[in-house]
Amino acid sequence: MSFPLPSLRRLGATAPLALATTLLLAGAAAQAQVRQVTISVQNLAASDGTVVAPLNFGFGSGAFDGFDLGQVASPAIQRVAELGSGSLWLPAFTAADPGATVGTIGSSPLLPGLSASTTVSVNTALNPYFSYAAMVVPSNDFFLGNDSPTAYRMFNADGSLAITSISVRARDLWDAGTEVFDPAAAAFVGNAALRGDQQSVVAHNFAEFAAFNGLTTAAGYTFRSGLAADTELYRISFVAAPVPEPASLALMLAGLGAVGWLAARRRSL
Ligand SMILES: [Ca+2]
Ligand SMILES: [Ca+2]
Repeated sequence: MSFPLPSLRRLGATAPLALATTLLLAGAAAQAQVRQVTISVQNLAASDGTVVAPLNFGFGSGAFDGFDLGQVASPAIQRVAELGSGSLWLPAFTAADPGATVGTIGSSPLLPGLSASTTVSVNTALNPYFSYAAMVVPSNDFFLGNDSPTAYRMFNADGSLAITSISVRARDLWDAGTEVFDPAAAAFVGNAALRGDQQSVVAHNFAEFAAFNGLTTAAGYTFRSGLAADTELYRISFVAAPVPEPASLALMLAGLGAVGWLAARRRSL
């Protein structure tokens, strides 16, 4: 596609210049809403305590609600809670909220005392809310996650962080209600053939972890729950930085300055 030259002459040199400047400033404004967000997760459990599967997360508009207390869990939550997998949760998130930024932190279960992190670009104006889901073991179907999709509004209007960490305490843990409690069928260490369909609903349930005491975990240690309601088990921390301005932006601004100077010079001749 080409610009007809006569109309360009009628408009004069300043009209395209003004248009280019407007587009550039609009681009810079949109860019200002984008942050590089580093998400770090820490397993704070005692050394013989709970293990957390890789954390599935999403920054979104608040449109995706993963589960509800007292309701039957979705297949996506069932797969998180029984298998430690986000392979249904992540597509369910983007199906409900197509503009969301989703991901998974880590590729193996996070043992007590360990940390993992990842960095993603987030449009803080379009996707201000954070949601997460991960299996907690040893269990049949326990997980951590947020019931309300708007529980964590992460960013201020200027794109800075409004929330820098989320603490998950024992009382926050969920039983998906999809698999019957049975240490002999516990995920990763038990006999999968023994798994039974619980046909219940999502409920808070940290007390049941104690029933796994004495189980030899996949990592080889003897599990001891040691949980009280207030025990902080897991922490998600956030650091946000502006996206580095591309060098081309500075070059384009310098170029526009030169074009403007030339146009002014031509007018004065
Ligand atoms: Ca909900
Ligand atoms: Ca259960």
